[in-house]
Amino acid sequence: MLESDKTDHIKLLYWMMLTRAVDDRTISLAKLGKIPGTIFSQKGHEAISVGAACALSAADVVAPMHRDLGAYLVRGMTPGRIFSQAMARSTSPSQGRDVNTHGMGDIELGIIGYVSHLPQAMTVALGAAFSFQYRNEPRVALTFTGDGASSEGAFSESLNLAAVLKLPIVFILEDNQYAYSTPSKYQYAITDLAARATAFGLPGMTVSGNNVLDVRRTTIKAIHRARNGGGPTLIKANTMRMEGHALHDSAEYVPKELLDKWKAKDPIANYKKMLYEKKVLNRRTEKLLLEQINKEVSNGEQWAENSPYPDPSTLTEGVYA
Ligand SMILES: Cc1ncc(C[n+]2csc(CCOP(=O)(O)OP(=O)(O)O)c2C)c(N)n1
Ligand SMILES: [Mg+2]
Repeated sequence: MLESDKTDHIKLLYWMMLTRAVDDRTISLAKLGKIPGTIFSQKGHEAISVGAACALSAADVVAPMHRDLGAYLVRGMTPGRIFSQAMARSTSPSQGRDVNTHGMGDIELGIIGYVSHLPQAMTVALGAAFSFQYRNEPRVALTFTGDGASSEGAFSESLNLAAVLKLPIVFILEDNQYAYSTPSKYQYAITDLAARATAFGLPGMTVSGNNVLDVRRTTIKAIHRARNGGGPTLIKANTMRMEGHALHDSAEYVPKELLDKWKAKDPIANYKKMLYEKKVLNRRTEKLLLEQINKEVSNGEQWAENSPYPDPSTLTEGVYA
C-alpha cells in the first residue's frame, strides 16, 4: 500500500473518531446540565457524514441535517465552535441564537446553516446549485436528508426540479430505519428508498452507510457527474440510528436484536479492524490519534465554556423580518 493511501485512510479514521468524540462529549455535557436544548446523537452516522463531506472540493457547499456532525468537522468547523453552539455562547456559529445543529452554518466554510424544517435544507441547497449553474461556476451542492424527511413533499419537489434543470447537486438520504419512533414499515411501502429517484428521472443508488470508503467513492462519482453537467444523483445510505431520536428518548421501541445486529456493523470499529488487518494502523498510531482527539475536544470544551453568553442588547441583531 502506498504511503499516500495510508495517510488517506488514517485521515478518514481521524474524522470519524473526532465526530464520535465530539458527539460523546456533547452528550456528557448535556447530562451535566451544561447544555440548554437537546442533542441528536450521531452514533452510526459517522461514515456517511465524513465519507460524503470528504468527497467535496473547497469551493463546494454542503447543507447538512441533524446527524451530520462529521460534515461540519471535515469542512473545518472546530470542536470548540460546535461546543459553544451547544452551550448557546456568543462565539458559536449562530452567536447563541440557537442550540445543537440548528442554524449552525458558516458560509465561509461552505456550510449552509441547518434548516430545522425537514427536509427544507434540500431546497436551500437546490437554490445554491441553481446559482452555480446560472453563473457557470464549476461548483456542486451536497445535501443530506433522512428516511422520515423523504416522505415530505419538499423531498419530491427538490428531486424533480433538480432533475428537470440538471442541477449540480447530490442528495444523500440517510436511511437509519426510524423517524423518531416510527419504523420504516410504517413510513413507506417500497423496499428501497433509492427507487424514488427513478420517478423523477435521476439516478438513485444505494451504499452501505457504515462503510466510509463506499460512501466516499459513490459520492465522488456523483459529484464528478454533477460538476460536469450530468445533473443530480440520489445516494441512499443504509445505517441504523444507534441511540434515541434525541437525548430525552430512550428508544425502548427499538428491538434490542436490531441494535445488536447493527452494533456489530459499527462504522468506526470495523474500519479500524480493516486498517489493522491491512497494517495501515498500529497501536502507536491509534494512541496518537486518540491523544490528539482528546486534546482537541478538551481544549474546545474549555474555550466554549469560557466564552460569554450573547449580550442581551444584541437580541434584535440579525433579525430581518
Ligand atoms: C417538517 C418537520 N416536521 C417535524 C420535525 C421534527 N423532527 C425533527 S427530526 C424528526 C425525525 C426525522 O426522521 P428522519 O428524517 O428519518 O431523520 P433521523 O432523525 O432519523 O435521522 C422529526 C419528526 C421537523 N424538524 N420538521
Ligand atoms: Mg431516520
